[in-house]
Amino acid sequence: MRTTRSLIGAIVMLLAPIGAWGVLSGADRQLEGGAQGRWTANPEIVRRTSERQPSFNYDEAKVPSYTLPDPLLGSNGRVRTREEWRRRRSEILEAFREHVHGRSPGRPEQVGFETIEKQPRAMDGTATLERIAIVSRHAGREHRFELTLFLPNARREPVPVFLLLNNRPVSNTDPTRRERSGFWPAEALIARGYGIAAIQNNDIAPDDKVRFREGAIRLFEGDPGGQRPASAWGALAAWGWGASRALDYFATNSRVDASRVAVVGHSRGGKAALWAGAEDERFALVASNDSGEGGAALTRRIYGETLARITEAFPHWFAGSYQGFAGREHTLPVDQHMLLALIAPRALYVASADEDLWADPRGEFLSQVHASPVYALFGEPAIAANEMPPLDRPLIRGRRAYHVRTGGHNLTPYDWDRFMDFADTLWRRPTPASPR
Ligand code: GTR
Repeated sequence: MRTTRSLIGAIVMLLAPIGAWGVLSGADRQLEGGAQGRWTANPEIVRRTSERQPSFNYDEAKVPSYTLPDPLLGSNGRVRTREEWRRRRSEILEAFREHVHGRSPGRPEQVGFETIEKQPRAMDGTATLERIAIVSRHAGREHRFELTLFLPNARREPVPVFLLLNNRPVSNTDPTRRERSGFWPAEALIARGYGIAAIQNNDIAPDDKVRFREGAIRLFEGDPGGQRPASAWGALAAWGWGASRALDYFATNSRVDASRVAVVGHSRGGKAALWAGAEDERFALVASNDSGEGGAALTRRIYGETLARITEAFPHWFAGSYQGFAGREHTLPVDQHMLLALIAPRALYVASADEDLWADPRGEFLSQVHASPVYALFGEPAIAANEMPPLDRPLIRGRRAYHVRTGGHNLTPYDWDRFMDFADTLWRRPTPASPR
C-alpha cells in the first residue's frame, strides 16, 4: 500500500512541471528539464485579472495544447547552416509580411534631414540636443516627422544610441526636459554614456483605425478610395518604417555609432520595435517591453489577449489578412518565436511585467526559448523552457536577455537600466590587454 502510494507520489511529482503549464508543445517538452525557481503568475493577480476580464483565459491549466511551426523547417527541408538560414529567413519574413504586418515599401525616393534645433549644452552641459526633421519625398508627395536625440558630451568616440518608438504622449520625450518621465529617462542614459532618441508613432501613422493612413502610408499610396490589398502594411509596419528612417539619419551623424543602435518599444511600440528589427538588419539590438499579443508573446498560447481581440480592437495595426486567423491561430504559418528568430544573431531583450498578464509574460519568455534553435546556428546558447527567471532577476544569455519585473504595464527606469546593463555586456567588453 505504502509502495503504491509513494509510486503514485513519484509519478505525480514527475508530471507536476508539465501539468503546471498544461500547454507544452513537443518542442517545450524537449527543452524542459527541472523547474526550480522560475516565475509563475501570482495567484492573487491571476484572480484579480480574471475577475476584471472574465472572457479571457488566465488559467495556465486551461491553455489548450499547441504545436509551434518549426523555424528551421523550410520549403527546402531542414536548415543546418547559417547560409541555409538566409533562405529560410526570407521565407519567414515573407510570411509575416503576407499574413501579419503587410508589406513595407522600404526607402522612399528621397530622404532628407533638416536641423530644427541644436543645443550643444543641454542637460546642464552634459549632452547635445538635436531635433531633426526627417523629410521623405515620394511620388510628388512629402511626409515629415521629428526625431529628438541627446548625445553625451563626455564621449569623444561615436556612441551607441537607444531609439524609442514612443506610443505615449509626446510629453514623455520632452526635448526641453521641463517634463521628465521614467518612460524615457534620458538623463540616466546620458550618464551611462549612451545616446538616447525618440520618435512619435503618431507622427508616422496616427494610432487610429480611421486616420492611420494619414502619414507615411499616404506618402506611398496617396488617397485612393476603396479596399486596400489584404497584405497592405498597417500602423505597426509604418512605425517600424519610421525607425528605419531615423537610423538613416544616425548613419549620417559622426557622433553616432550606427552599427550599435538599439530600437526600443513598449507595448504597441514593442510590437513595432520587433518588426523594425526583423525588417531592418541594421538594428544591432531590439528591446521589446510588455509587447504581448502580436509582439513577443506566442499567438498559439491562448492566455490573456488573443488574436481575435487585438484585430477587432486595433484592425489598423496589422495587414487585413491577419484578422482571418482569429480563432484559427493553429493555421498561421508563423508564430512569434519566428519573429524573434528573424532578429538572430543580433541582440534581443524581451521584458515582461508581473502584473501585466494581458501581455502573457510566460508566452513572451517562451518565444525566446523557441527562437533558440535559430540563435544556436550562430553559436548562441539556448534558453530552456524551465529557465524562466524569478521576479526582478534578469537572465542574460549570450546575445539574448529576458526579465519579468515587479509591477504593471509600463516602461520604467528599471527596464531601461536592465537594457543598458545588457548593452554594456555586448558593447563595453574590455579590450584584451596588450602584451607588455
Ligand atoms: C492594449 C492592447 C495591447 C497593448 C496595449 C498598449 O489595449 O490590447 O496589445 O498594445 O494596448 O499598447 O499599451
